[in-house]
Amino acid sequence: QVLGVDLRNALRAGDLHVHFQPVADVGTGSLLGFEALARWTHPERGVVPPGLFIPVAEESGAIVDLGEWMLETVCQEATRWPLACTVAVNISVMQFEKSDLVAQVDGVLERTGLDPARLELEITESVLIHDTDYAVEVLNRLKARGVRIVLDDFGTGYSSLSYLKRFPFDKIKIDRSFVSEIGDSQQSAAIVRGVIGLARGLGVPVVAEGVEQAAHVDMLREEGCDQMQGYLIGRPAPIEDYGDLVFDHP
Ligand code: G
Ligand code: G
Ligand code: MN
Ligand code: NA
Repeated sequence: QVLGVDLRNALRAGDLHVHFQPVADVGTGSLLGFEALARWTHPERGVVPPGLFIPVAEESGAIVDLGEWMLETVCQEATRWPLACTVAVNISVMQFEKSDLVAQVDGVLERTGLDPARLELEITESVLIHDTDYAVEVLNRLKARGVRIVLDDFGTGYSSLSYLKRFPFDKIKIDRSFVSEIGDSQQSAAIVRGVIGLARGLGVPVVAEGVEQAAHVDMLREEGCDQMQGYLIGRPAPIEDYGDLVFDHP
């Protein structure tokens, strides 16, 4: 709870910043865009990992403020880049349910002037559990703005294939827990192949997360996976670390 209070102060104090992790095309290896990930440097505790503060932020409600700040900051940042690539922002369940996400997105797009087609909103299946009709309506309104809706962490949580029928996702992300085990677990390999096949059958682009080895890329290419993300491609880092790709773009 201490962290929950601190987090709101941190937002005001400017102790939060954004790291960007590249997403690449499996076939060509070329850069398609970035996923934005929140980072917190606490004045006394030092770097607080998001695995720790995101759950705390969800519980305290601070995630709503954090989420708004992320959207604004990331969209503003992306408009500075000569390279017109995509940027993905994670939307938590509470931000989805407790705030007017459509109004937030409209406001951010208007203030920043970002092309909506460059913005991807990553949601998990849990957003669809409570009130599926409401969630589908919100997602459709966002989609009508030209924003892309991505299903994150697919295969974990309370996965239900019926969600894939209820809403036309623009992209499906295979959770890294399956991808990182491709070489060690026949089960994980089968699940990765299965999800790629499913996505292809549905005509939805699919991205593999947690790509750490060249062998993962070989398998993903063979299976026809579209996009990849992971430490092998690039770690989450300040955008300056990817400056040659983003700022030196003609
Ligand atoms: O950034 P990793 O690098 O450690 O992130 C850990 C977890 O925190 C992931 O599940 C990621 O989706 C989540 N996360 C990171 N940044 C954000 C954010 O800005 N908003 C939300 N809702 N989750 C985030
Ligand atoms: O839940 P979400 O998919 O948004 O979380 C992304 C998380 O995955 C971040 O914590 C990010 O740092 C982490 N991540 C990204 N690539 C890799 C990878 O190749 N290996 C591992 N172990 N974690 C990764
Ligand atoms: Mn994500
Ligand atoms: Na994920």
